[in-house]
Amino acid sequence: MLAASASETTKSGVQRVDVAVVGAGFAGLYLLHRLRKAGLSAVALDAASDVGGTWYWNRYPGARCDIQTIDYSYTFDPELESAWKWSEKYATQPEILRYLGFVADRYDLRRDIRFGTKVTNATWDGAAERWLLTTNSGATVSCRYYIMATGCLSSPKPPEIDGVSDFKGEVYFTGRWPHEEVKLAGKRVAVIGTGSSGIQAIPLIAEQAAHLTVFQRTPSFAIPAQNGPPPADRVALLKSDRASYRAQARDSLAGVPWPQSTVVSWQLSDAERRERFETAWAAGDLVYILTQLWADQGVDFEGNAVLADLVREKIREIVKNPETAAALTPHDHPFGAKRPCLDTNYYATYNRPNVTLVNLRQEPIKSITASGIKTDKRTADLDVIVFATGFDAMTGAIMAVHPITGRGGKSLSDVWTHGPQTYLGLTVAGFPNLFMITGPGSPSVLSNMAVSIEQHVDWVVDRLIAMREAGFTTIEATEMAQAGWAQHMADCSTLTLHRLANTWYTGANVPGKAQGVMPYPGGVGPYRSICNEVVSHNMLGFRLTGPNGAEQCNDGQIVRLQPDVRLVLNMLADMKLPPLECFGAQGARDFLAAFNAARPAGRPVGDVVDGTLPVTGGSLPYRLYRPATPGPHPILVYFHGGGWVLGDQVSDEPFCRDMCRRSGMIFVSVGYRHAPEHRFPTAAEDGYAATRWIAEHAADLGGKPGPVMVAGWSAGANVAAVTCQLARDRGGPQISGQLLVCPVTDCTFDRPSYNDNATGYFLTRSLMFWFWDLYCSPADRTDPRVSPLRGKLQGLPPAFVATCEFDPLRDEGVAYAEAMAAAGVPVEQLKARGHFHMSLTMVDVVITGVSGRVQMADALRRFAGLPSAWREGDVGFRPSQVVAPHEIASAAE
Ligand code: NA7
Repeated sequence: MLAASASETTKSGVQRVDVAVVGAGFAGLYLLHRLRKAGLSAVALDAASDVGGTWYWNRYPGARCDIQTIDYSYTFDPELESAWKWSEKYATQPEILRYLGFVADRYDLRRDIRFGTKVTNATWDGAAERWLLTTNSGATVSCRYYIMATGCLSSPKPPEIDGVSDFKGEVYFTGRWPHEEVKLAGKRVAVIGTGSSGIQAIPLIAEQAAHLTVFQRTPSFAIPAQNGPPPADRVALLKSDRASYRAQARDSLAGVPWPQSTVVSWQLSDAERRERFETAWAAGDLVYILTQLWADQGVDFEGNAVLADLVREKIREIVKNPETAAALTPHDHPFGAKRPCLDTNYYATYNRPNVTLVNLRQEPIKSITASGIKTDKRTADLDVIVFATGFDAMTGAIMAVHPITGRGGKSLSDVWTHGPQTYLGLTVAGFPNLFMITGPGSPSVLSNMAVSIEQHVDWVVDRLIAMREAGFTTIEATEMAQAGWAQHMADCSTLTLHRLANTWYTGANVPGKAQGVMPYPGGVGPYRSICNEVVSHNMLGFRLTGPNGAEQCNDGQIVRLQPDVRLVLNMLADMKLPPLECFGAQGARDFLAAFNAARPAGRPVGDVVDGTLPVTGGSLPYRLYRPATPGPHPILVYFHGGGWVLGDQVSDEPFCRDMCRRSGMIFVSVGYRHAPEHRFPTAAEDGYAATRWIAEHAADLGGKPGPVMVAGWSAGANVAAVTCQLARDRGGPQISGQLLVCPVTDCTFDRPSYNDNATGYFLTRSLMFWFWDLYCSPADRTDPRVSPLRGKLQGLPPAFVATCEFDPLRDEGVAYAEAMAAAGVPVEQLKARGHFHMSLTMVDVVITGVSGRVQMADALRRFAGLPSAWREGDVGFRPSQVVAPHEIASAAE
């Protein structure tokens, strides 16, 4: 057992503690408090002369938080919450600094902080299982655990412009603003940079300066803070039930308790969208505007563009000079893809006669001279230059306390050459007992930092306590877990639009820095549950060791599902539904209808027509979806999923609408007859008969005469595959391509996917047994009209076969694709990694399924001899962002 010990300094001048913390800001202070309560000795080291971290350094005029302060507060102690009252909705830097000082005093934290102390070197001593830290002043530190509470925006970028040292006037950095008053009255001032810091500072500097020249490289989106006292309704909500208010924040996406909007932009009229936008503009809240308007604004290019246009309109309304307004209007990134800003009079400041905007895109800075700034077109004579040029974010502050040398002499800067590698944003493989609070790979700057800091500190300190109790002395992430986290991070970032912007989120603001989304974009609620899952799975992905060879390692990857699939499956699990097969056939149909009623309806298409078509022994209903583009269009016959038992011609409506739009084809969804009322081979024969009738009536249906295509999902894909075999053998109709999504192709259940995914992924093994029993007697099951894998495969139309990793049907789909290819049929495969049986058809719910549908639509267009379906601005994706088929295939490998 590792005994709790007091901090002690040995004769050789080494301070021995259980834990050393770098930083005495929000994170460092709470860490000290928790560590002390846990009986662990700790010291915090900070280069500043007092507590505050970011809020110690960022003292520039106008510096404020831009998350409402009642949310941007510690929540660990209800008494602290009652003891402190914020005076404003968005507190100023001095008030936040006073708050942090108040916290430090209340918990007597300063006695464990060494101010004015920088760590100059940190080395892991494997034999002693301790970190040794050298500092620029005072004793070196020997600690069991080393925790970086260095903040995400603490390392300002150096000026990247020639001649700064030649300038004879005053130079200031917003991130290192002097403590003494800076007098700007009557001076000619320049501000370089228009991110959050510049946008906060510019209106106040303009009020003081004789003249202000703003040098803007990229305009940002800003919305008005509408600052004032803390809003009464939010305060009342907090007071009415503090615990659930805070709990909602912890489980939310951004760490602020707003419910997630579920309505999508195209479900609202123009007037409704404008009304929602005006409410958000008046609310003056970034998280509100980012989460409450419509659900697709953060994930879909088009949904985002609607909002971005409304903000642009506001800029044009406020700024009187059209040329200045145009220069201030962002066009190069989606709203929110770069950090949006909260302003007070920012845009109106450009209406002042003493303010000039210089658009560096039109006239780049050539140099800074002794007397001012020279661009291609002008020379601005200046007394003061303010750099508001931002930070080496996320990694800069960690790298600033360098070198950090881990196991085997590994240097963190080498390990991170190509970008930060972490497990959970908390730890790095090869660096035992090193933790980062809100490190790269955690939600951090994409969330309310106060919430994320508390979650990280609690998780880390709880682990140290658990290790002490279990007798472990080292903890280290495994390479496999770390690689898995990188994969999950990449999956999450395809969900957001951050990848479409040059931003400090991705390292793009620092010349030469490795690029990639650094903060975890999956949301604080999901992230918290993942961290908890790591613990409940026996510290999955960590190696723990202790004295006498004690060792524990449950190696693996914590999230293998796509992030939105994980959310959907968790939601389904929370519903604790009985197995579908318990309802009986009619009960299951009713359940499916109710389930489908709650889903997004599907996007508009040109035309929807219902009809019936004749088959032997009756007629079948169909629904036809026509694209909005001029026809005649190629025709595709579609068969819905539902195990030959459930569903109808409208049950896959969102999927049909989406594919109709993407492919530019008429989709005719056929309501074939179901078991147990109509057993084998009715579904197969209906499928074939419907296809023949539709092909014969193509022109009457408004389609292009000639070959048709077939498609289906699940049992519908089985019908589609069988239809192709029957059409080949029965002399038509001509089919030019088949799209099989998660098809049933064979009657055996012994392929690995049936066992690997038997339960937990909605379509279960037992549900498939039930479907088979209702549809087909064992004696008939090897008939190719239900097991097409057993049929003759030569001479079939070209195929696109999509399978999902976590689907019992995965392996039979792959087997069918491979068998067709072996028989000489042109086959493309999509093996959708991290997806489940319903992923590709859950339109507007499983967003990571979009790229799969883009590929499917593209394949259909190839089958029809049409050019590619990838279009600029295509729902949520630009061509360059779409994962190419070979990439998906190789990722799946
Ligand atoms: P940001 O958001 O990184 O903004 C920095 C600004 O400075 C931005 O407009 C940059 O333009 C501009 N910049 C950076 N380097 C240069 C050079 N070399 N020349 C001209 N202009 C330059 O930092 P902030 O401090 O404003 O805000 C950081 C975060 O703190 C903020 O998001 C909140 O979370 C709190 P660019 O866009 O790179 O073209």
